[in-house]
Amino acid sequence: MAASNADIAELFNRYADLLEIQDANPFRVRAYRNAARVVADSARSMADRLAAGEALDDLPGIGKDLAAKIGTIVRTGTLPQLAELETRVPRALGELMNLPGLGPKRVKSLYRELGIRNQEDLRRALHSGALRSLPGFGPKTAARIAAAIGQRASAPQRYRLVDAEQAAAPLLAHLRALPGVATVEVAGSLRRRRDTVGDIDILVTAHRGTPATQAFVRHGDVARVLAEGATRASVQLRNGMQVDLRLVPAASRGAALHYFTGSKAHVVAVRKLAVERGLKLNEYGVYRGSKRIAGRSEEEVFAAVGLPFIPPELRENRGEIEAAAAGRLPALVELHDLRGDLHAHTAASDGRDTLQAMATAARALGYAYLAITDHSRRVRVAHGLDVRALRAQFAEIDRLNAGFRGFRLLKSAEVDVLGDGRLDLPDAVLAEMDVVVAAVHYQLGLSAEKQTARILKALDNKRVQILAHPTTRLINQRAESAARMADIYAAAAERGVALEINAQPDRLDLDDVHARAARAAGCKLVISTDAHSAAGLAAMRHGVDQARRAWLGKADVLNTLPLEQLLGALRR
Ligand code: DGT
Ligand code: CA
Ligand code: CA
Repeated sequence: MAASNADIAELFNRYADLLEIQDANPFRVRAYRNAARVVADSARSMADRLAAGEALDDLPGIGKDLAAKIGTIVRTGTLPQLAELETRVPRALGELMNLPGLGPKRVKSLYRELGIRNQEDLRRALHSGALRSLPGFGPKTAARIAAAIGQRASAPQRYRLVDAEQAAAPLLAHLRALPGVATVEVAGSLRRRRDTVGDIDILVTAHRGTPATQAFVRHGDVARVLAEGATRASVQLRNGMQVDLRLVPAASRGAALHYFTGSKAHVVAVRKLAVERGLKLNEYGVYRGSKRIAGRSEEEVFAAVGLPFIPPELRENRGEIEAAAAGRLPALVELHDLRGDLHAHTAASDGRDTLQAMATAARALGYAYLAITDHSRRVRVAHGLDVRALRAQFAEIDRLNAGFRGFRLLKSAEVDVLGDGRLDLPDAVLAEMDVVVAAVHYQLGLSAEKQTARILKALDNKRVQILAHPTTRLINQRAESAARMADIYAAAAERGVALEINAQPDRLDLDDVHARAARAAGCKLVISTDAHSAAGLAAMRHGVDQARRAWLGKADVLNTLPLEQLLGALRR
């Protein structure tokens, strides 16, 4: 589908914004803004005019150069110069321009004068008063900006799981090194491996009198102490995250861990079971009257209420207690069940490493296969490959595979789903691949109707075997597309297309709820890293976390299969 006039205008305006931040010649900036307006106001579509062989030189202010750029956008949907500029201007800077009161001029001076690159920097500068020192940032402007980011900050902020994990690691190490401390464990949503985490919860057991909370609040990452007592402390870290620490005696460790792991809904439901048995359950133990009958381990606590151990990832009161009571808890997939990765990029598109380096890393992980899925040609910003480059890569894969034993690189591509649902590569080329992965990357704002139809059309192509990052959400950055996922699950199940759980920490797409619904609809799933480097292959565990939260077992995840069976299972 050719780019519309509005698409062209948007790209030109964006280009002008970035030029302006870069201090480009003001005449150039103005020329692009003018072109954006002229194109947007034009009654006929540029695509139609070009198709009719018209030269566009009747448009005011549009010379040869801009006309050629319009042609490029109409043909490819992108502007290479814009993509190039975007790699030089930090992305968050572009986003700052969306704040009320902040145009390119002001963003430029924030960046140049104060080194402000993102909202967090801006928040700090507002807080410290540094903003007031800048010309053009009077109290009114500052107040508007503060209100705008204050509004965002006041929505309950949640962090990506990896960020919470990273922030927790030095604190856990610090606590473990304290003399007198016996055990240190994470609890809360971090232990349940939820895709986002509101705050970090840590549970400590220690010998009586160990000053664990005092030592904890003095850690270098702590910015503010919110509360401190002998058995608990709450702090805010320099990065803004909150951490709650609890200290309990060893005899209560299991009960406390269960309580603080939550979720709240799960704990409440387990407590109800206890009450039905004439027991009392709290964070110190399970009691019959005043006698503690369990509490040292979680297994003990569960057993006291008649249940087997329930893995933390399932503790959301979404049926796990009933399943446990009936002896029907699933055996959840584990990281070591994975035998390969089906989504990875090399330096041929937007990855960092060579085929050889990717293969070496995959073999070091013990994998039997790795699908190389560089972008197809449509994704210019990611240097998508055309047919010739792709075939050269396939030849190179053949050459490398000849030298491997017990391991194979799979020929593939992350084939772009075009705006109308067709694929970005001809069927003849898809037929040369071992596995075909399709993905949506642009026009993410289509209506539910159109987005659903687009994806269903892509699934109609009998060569498509895996739909990558099906909802296209980015955690804290981009909502899911409007596509009706239930329709997509039904179609994928019927056509035998596997759905991906993308393990990139900012994607985790499908998420737990979606993946569970997809399996219930009869879909097969794969867990893939979408790695853009050899080191990126290690992200698999994040996908496994979400798969476990989706109740998936080994048999539900196709890339737990040996190579031949995998290829068989992917066949439509
Ligand atoms: P988050 O931090 O929003 O990602 O989610 P959680 O689950 O970590 O929630 P958080 O940090 O408020 O509390 C940690 C656990 O402590 C929670 O999962 C269950 C337990 N908990 C906290 N407050 C209550 C409460 O008022 N009642 C009960 N039953 N449990 C609570
Ligand atoms: Ca928490
Ligand atoms: Ca908490």
